[in-house]
Amino acid sequence: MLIFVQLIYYYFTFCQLFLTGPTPSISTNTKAAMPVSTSGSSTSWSAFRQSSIGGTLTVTIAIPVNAVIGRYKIGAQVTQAGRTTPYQVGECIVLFNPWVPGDELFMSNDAERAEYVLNEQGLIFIGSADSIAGRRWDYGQFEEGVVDICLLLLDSSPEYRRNPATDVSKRNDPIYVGRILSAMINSQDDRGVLVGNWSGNYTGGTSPTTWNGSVPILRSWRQNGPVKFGQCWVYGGTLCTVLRCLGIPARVITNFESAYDTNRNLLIEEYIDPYGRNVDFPDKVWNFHVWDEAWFTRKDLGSFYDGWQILDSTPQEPTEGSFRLGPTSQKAIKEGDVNLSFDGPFVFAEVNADRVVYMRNNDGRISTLSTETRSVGQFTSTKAVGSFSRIDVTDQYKYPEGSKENKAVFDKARRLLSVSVLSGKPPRRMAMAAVARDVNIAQPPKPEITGTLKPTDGLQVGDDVVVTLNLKNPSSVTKKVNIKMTGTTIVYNRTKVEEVLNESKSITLAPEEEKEIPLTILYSQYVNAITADNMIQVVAVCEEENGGNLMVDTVITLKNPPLLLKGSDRAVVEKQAIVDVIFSNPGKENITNCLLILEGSGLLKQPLKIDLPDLKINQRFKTQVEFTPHRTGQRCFMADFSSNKFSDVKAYHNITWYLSRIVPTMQKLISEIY
Ligand SMILES: *[C@@H]1O[C@H](CO)[C@@H](O)[C@H](O)[C@H]1NC(C)=O
Ligand SMILES: *[C@@H]1O[C@H](CO)[C@@H](O)[C@H](O)[C@H]1NC(C)=O
Ligand SMILES: *[C@@H]1O[C@H](CO)[C@@H](O)[C@H](O)[C@H]1NC(C)=O
Ligand SMILES: *[C@@H]1O[C@H](CO)[C@@H](O)[C@H](O)[C@H]1NC(C)=O
Ligand SMILES: *[C@@H]1O[C@H](CO)[C@@H](O)[C@H](O)[C@H]1NC(C)=O
Ligand SMILES: *[C@@H]1O[C@H](CO)[C@@H](O)[C@H](O)[C@H]1NC(C)=O
Ligand SMILES: *[C@@H]1O[C@H](CO)[C@@H](O)[C@H](O)[C@H]1NC(C)=O
Ligand SMILES: CC(=O)N[C@H]1CO[C@H](CO)[C@@H](O)[C@@H]1O
Repeated sequence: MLIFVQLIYYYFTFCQLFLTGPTPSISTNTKAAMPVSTSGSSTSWSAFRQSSIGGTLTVTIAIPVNAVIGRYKIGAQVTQAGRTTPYQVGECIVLFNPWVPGDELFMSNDAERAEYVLNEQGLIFIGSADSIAGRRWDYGQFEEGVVDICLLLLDSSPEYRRNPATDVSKRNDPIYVGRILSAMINSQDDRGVLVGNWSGNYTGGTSPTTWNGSVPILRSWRQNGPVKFGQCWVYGGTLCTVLRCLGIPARVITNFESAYDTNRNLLIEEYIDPYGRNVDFPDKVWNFHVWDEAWFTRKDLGSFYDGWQILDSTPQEPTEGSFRLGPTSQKAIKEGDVNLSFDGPFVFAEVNADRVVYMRNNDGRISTLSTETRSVGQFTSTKAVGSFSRIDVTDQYKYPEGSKENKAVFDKARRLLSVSVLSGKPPRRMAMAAVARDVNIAQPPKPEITGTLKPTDGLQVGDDVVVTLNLKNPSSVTKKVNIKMTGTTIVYNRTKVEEVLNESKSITLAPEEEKEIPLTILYSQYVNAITADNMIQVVAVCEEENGGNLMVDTVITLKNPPLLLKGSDRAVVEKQAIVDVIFSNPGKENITNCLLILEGSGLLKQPLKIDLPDLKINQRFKTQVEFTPHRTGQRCFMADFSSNKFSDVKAYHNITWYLSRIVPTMQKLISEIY
């Protein structure tokens, strides 16, 4: 990294840079002083004479790759006629530099740097393993003021407040900076950025699904402190912005069927009652979970572990007294080296844990219902380099499920965990669970019947939900089966919101017989219980008389009715672009509290909020927007419609704008209901 300084003094002999933080000193790497010489160095601070024309001396200051990042003041000393005068020359901000070989986060590939450092537009995957959706995310790492906020974030950490000089002197280490940031993006145990909430009730804040980018979140934090509310993709998107802004290559990862193992035994233990309802236990499999990866070397672990490092700022489990995670080497996870810093066991479980379901009967007896080794950690995804598509990185996290290598790695991880390498003794709950397993847990007969639960395709909010339970009796004897089914609306991390269905049935299956049992959840039953995630979990517990229990479950993600955007996709000089935004009430009920938010960086200066009148049954609205974009290039126009029945129905429309000489104006806005 080079900076050029122009001075209009000729006899200038000495240059000095120091961080604007507390007590800069050469010994802590926060100050550099050097004579102006005739040649520079690439490994240490140096200043050299570039040119001197007409009394103007141009000096180049070379910054070494291990410089502490932050805001520096540049000073100069000029000696003239035996007198030395100090001058303030200016300021500069030093960032990590993935373009320079030798930097700990050097990334050699041009296209990858363009994506992971420079791209301000992202795509974050959400949904469930059988219905993956992409959500646009505006990182905006180069927007005005963002770099100041990122530096302020570092200065707000408990580490800085405890010992500013020491904290600042470590800011040349991406491992250190990454760990601080993963703690600062959540607001637990510090005044960090985002307050999490998974309750489904987001009054008093912005619903996590409403955000579309990091910049409004970071700005709101600077103004008013912690921002309500975030969920994992909001944490992931915001952390990615801060990393890219500071020059650390970063990307957002989504892991489907992501395990949350609270007791570090690599088992997700779920307890259910005879109706299939979850009984209080903290382990869960989330439909999906989002975290970040940052690219740098691991001088603490060895070069084998260089490359992508996992950082997760969603507050899940505290480590070393604070809610943060990582950096965890992706290679270490793939190889089962869970004893290496940091937080290996948690990440390993997210992609690799086994799932065991126990049933707790009304009399307190516990029995094993099912054990599954392959379902956790599927379709681990991220945005492709250079395009808005999905790439699957599951194989970067684990060897194929069922392979010899996968089993060997799992056994190694389990061995490392039980051999008390981490804390000297196994975690308390793990010991408890082990005892429980040996002493109390009945191993009932395996059920002979098999079954699946299948929702009707393409279900939308507003439809009655029909799920079909298909049961098969492969044996040669008649089976009587008692079926108990529950339906529960959930948040994407399987937090229960409300039970909307509870039904029991008995059926008889002749030898070799297969039966389909349809199950209906009426719109009126779930309308007031569904959250913005539109998810309903259905569980069926099928008890064979004098036999085992079969549990089948599924999570149904209802689609929102579509919000349509129609209009020009390219616009030329001095012409407005016109986009129609159309939404139809799919019927059954009047829709009230209708709010449309339109936005897009480079298209509209500010998001536009439009209150729309109520929509009666089968009515629709069309809002026509005419505008002239203020930045050329491909821009994404975004619309977000919310009402009392549907939250955050989103749509995107690309507009390519060729040349713009016009001042950005909102020309016209017409809404009509018909
Ligand atoms: C949602 O939360 C607010 C604030 O805590 C509370 O007043 C309100 O009753 C809650 N609404 C529901 C439906 O629980
Ligand atoms: C989530 O937000 C709602 C509404 O403000 C509030 O009532 C609830 O207590 C919050 N939940 C948590 C766990 O903070
Ligand atoms: C981690 O475990 C391996 C054995 O797999 C051992 O060789 C290594 O020393 C351990 N490292 C640490 C930091 O405990
Ligand atoms: C917008 O353009 C991107 C490519 O830049 C493309 O991948 C995406 O599908 C487009 N979106 C729409 C809604 O057309
Ligand atoms: C959902 O995730 C958040 C954050 O980890 C947590 O506070 C909440 O308890 C979770 N719910 C469940 C049931 O895991
Ligand atoms: C609903 O659940 C309760 C137990 O919480 C049970 O007693 C009741 O019989 C169930 N109702 C039906 C219709 O299955
Ligand atoms: C919808 O609203 C109209 C008038 O605004 C009212 O007459 C009608 O009963 C409402 N329908 C429902 C299903 O609430
Ligand atoms: C609701 C919300 O946060 N909207 C934001 C979407 O993204 C644009 C561009 O960053 C912001 O300007 C909006 O405020």
